[in-house]
Amino acid sequence: MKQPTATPTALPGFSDRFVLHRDPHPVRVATFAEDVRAGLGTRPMSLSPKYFYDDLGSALFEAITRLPEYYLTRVERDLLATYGREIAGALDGPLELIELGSGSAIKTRLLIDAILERQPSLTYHPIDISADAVTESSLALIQAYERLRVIAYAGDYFPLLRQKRLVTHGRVLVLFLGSNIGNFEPGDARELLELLAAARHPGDGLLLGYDLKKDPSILELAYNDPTGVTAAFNKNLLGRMNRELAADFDLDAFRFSANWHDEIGAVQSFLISEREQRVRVPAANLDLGFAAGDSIHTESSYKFSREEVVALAEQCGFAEKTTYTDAGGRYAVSLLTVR
Ligand code: AVJ
Repeated sequence: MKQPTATPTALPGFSDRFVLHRDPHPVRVATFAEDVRAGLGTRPMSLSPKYFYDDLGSALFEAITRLPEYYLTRVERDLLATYGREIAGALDGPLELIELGSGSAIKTRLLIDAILERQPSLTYHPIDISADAVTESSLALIQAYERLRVIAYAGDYFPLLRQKRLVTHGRVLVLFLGSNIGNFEPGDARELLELLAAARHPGDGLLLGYDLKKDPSILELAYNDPTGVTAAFNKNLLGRMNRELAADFDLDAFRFSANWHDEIGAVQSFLISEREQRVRVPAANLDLGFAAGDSIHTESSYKFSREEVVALAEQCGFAEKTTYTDAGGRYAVSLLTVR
């Protein structure tokens, strides 16, 4: 198994229980500039949702998860609280945990609790694009759990999985929660599941959390909260380009819009120019002309049925063990195993 290349960072006093592997090819500002040049320099204009998650963006997302309209996080947490023990006991242990897009790892504690009831210690491998977010959540976890060791990775999970840089021992349960799979275009979601199955051993597990298709008015409200937090989360992308790429976006000259698109099965989010305007993005060598109504696509949030997810997982090398949904049929968590 190839060793990670970047020198992991250990923290004084926690060195034996926490290391952070920074992506040897971190998302340099250059990459952000390159992606902005590619995304805004062509029509239709779009930006990858991964750029939502700078420090302010991660904090705004945490706020979104507390919105009454955004039920996903709460329902998933309730499912993990109810079935955590059953999930922890479903695979022949002892287990190690890997988590894609770990964020605050608040929900993960429900599974860590259940697993530490069954085994003396646990190694957890969180992966998050934001080094600050993964460091902060990892430190909170090792302070809360003496029997926990954390090997964290800051970076994009695709290169990590492709280069098989995750070092694990024994039976592994991979967590991909929060309906994060919904952010991937169908082809990328398939590639990610194939990479995951290829990187794991038969019998390893994947716990996949995903939002279910439902009445479009409920879906649209979850992304058009009257408090305006989701709008701020999207406008922060413009603010980030102003901060990091010396751009001169006027955030008030754009409005946020999110709508359900039945034909593709996703909520599509956009920032729409309210008037004719010019915007310069020097670090991306861009001088953009916007007409009123011109839009920037910022995110797709795909919604699924259990059948669709299980069919896709089976095509990618998994078998369904159990699927848990809430009484209202709003959200599902499928436990899949590598065939
Ligand atoms: C974290 C990608 C699952 O698409 O529902 C929340 C992000 N965007 N509100 C989602 C998000 C707007 C969220 N995911």
